[in-house]
Amino acid sequence: MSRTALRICPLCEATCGLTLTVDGSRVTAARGDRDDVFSRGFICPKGASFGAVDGDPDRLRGPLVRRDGELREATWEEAFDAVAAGLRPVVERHGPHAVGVVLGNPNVHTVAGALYPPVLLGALGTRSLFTASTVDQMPKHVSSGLLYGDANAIPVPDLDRTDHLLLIGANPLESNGSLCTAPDFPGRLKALKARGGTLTVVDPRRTRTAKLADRHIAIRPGTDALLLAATAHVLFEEDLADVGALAPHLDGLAELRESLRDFTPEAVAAACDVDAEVPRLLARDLAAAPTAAVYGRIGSCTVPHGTLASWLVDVLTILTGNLDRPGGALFPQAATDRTPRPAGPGRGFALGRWRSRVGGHPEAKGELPLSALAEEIDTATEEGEPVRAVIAVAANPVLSAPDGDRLDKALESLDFMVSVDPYLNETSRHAHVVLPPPPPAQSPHHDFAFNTLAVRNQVRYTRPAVPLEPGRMAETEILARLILAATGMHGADPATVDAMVIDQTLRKAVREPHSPVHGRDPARWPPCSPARTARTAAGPDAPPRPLRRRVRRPAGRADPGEAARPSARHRPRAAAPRLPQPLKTRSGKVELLPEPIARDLPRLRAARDRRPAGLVLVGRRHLRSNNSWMHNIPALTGGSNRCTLHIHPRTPNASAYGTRPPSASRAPGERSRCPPRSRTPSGRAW
Ligand SMILES: Nc1nc2c(c(=O)[nH]1)N[C@H]1C(S)=C(S)[C@@H](COP(=O)(O)OP(=O)(O)OC[C@H]3O[C@@H](n4cnc5c(=O)[nH]c(N)nc54)[C@H](O)[C@@H]3O)O[C@H]1N2
Ligand SMILES: Nc1nc2c(c(=O)[nH]1)N[C@H]1C(S)=C(S)[C@@H](COP(=O)(O)OP(=O)(O)OC[C@H]3O[C@@H](n4cnc5c(=O)[nH]c(N)nc54)[C@H](O)[C@@H]3O)O[C@H]1N2
Ligand code: SF4
Ligand SMILES: [Mo]
Repeated sequence: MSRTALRICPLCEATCGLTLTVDGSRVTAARGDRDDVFSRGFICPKGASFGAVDGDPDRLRGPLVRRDGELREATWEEAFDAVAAGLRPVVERHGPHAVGVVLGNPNVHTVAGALYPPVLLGALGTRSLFTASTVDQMPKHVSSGLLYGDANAIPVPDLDRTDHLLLIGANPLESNGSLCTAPDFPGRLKALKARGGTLTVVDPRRTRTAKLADRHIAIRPGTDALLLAATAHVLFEEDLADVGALAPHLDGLAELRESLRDFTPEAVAAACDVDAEVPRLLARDLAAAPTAAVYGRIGSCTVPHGTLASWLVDVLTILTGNLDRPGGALFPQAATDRTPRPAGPGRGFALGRWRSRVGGHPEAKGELPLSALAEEIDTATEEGEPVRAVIAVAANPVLSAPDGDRLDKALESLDFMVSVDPYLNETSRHAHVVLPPPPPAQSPHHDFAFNTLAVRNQVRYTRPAVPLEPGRMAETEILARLILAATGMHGADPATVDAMVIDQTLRKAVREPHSPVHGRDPARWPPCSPARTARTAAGPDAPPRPLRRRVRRPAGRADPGEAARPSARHRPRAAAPRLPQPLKTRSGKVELLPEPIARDLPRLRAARDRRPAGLVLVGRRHLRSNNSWMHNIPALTGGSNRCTLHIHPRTPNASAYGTRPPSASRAPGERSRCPPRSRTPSGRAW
């Protein structure tokens, strides 16, 4: 007998509501949930393949432990014994920084990944933290930290109300959006055009998104900061800058103007491969539109001058008066945020409080660049110990970090490595212990991160669609036990870690003077007393208690664990203006020309006259794939146009690169020739 269950899709940032058909413990179908308050039935091919992703036979069913050089099936007890035996000697002999923690992308898509890694890091005391964010959106965090004093204060384009969208280095028709949670992003772009709005896309490639645009600027890769600086220059030069109601919240407008003086359209045009008229058109479009939003993503972040480009995205929004106003870019207020602090000066944003040992890279948000992981393992210096053990949680850096070959070798040289990953793949194959989390249908879901980046203020939670299969362990419990094993408390009750997670959440809340619970004693908070933990008190189906505290009960429902389908009163609301409340800079204002940015501008000035020799390759995402995984799911491997190098037919000597122009690159109906990767059936030795 089949039944239906609701599940928020964890496969990208759009957070669509799915209706799953469940047969026993198997998900046999997935549809878009038409009643979902946010996604209203939207689904993409990945979401539609939820059942295949969930039931992928390549998923590991239990832990693996290396014995005699080979990874073999083991019990959970043996696995955590091996973690404790492997990690503790490294910490005791070489200190906490010798343990590298690598946090990959799926951590932002799981409840466990949101709540437990901070406890792991705090308990270990290591500074060797390497994250996927550093090959993704870190430049935006740094820019927001400097401008607004809060690395997480990222303005989100008001897609549904804007009159003009300038979209830079993003391809939401394939990615479904990022740092802008908007289920059915493609539909929202089409609606923009249908209501008479305009779309400009800046992308070296003619992407599906670019094809929708009224104006497509095919920029030379890595030069967006120059183009945007020239656009800002024109806003000043042609007297188009009008900050409107933002004026009292801004600091450094005159200095900003001065700093952009030599980024004239003529000075940047050659480097960007665009006509000098282009920045003028961009500036005039932005200034003329009743409202406009500027949105930059991967192509403006993970590129040379990514921090400056990210900063300039917001500079353009601010100079045209579009920050914090409907139709512009807004700071969402997630329903699960703690009560907003009152406006006023904050502590500011600290950058480079420590540096990586070998390359001297500054930390940002306590994170070091993933690109430095290999050198931190394979290079000895006088300053300190190399990383000798790695804890990788939901991370496949051998594929997703630069110079994966070097990392591949470096990981092999570690004293110990543990991977929390459902697959045996390019990275986890180096581990001594692999701890597989259950498939998504067996896990609860709530978007801690994406609700703070959403085009609607809303909150949803879904309980596991399927009970944990025998032999499976919830990812929260895996991480709790891993924390105990890593910190010399192996064998203690993992409920103590749950209690710690809850306690930390509550302590933060009671410390904040403006919080309605300020001054209360977390230990005496009856529903959350540390003695009553998530599992013991509520069973595996209930939301973890820190979550229950945060998820507001939808009207008329007693149990927030039910898929939230709030009443009309609780329909998602459009984000509203919030300034100056989100600002945490020392001045309490938007600091338009922060010192680290000003210090970096000469480097950008020098880039006006540089052109790299040879070809520059840019990445390409595909609608039916996801970062480093999902390659072997048959439902997602079909279709044409995959694993191909796209090259412009007019590229000099195109044929010398061994490829044909796109139109000729594949016979009609020809299937992808991507070789399957990492097809390692669970349980076999690697
Ligand atoms: N060449 C190139 N490199 C890139 C990019 C690119 O476009 N091109 N993109 C960059 C970007 S934006 C990002 S975010 C990174 C992403 O790169 P990573 O951070 O490596 O993330 P993923 O590849 O999404 O997944 C990492 C691992 O998580 C595992 N996983 C899946 N679900 C779960 C789960 O529920 N729990 C746990 N514990 N693990 C799970 C997967 O099996 C996989 O091994 O790659 C970056 N690197
Ligand atoms: N289907 C699918 N969806 C995904 C993912 C996936 O792998 N597959 N990954 C998820 C993740 S982790 C992320 S971070 C998001 C990313 O979401 P997006 O940023 O929307 O995704 P990309 O497709 O990487 O888009 C980047 C665009 O930048 C362009 N580009 C490259 N270099 C430059 C440049 O120098 N300047 C400019 N202006 N453009 C440039 C590329 O051609 C590409 O079209 O997608 C998420 N969603
Ligand atoms: S757009 Fe993203 S969240 Fe929505 S169904 Fe597709 S993968 Fe899932
Ligand atoms: Mo990403």
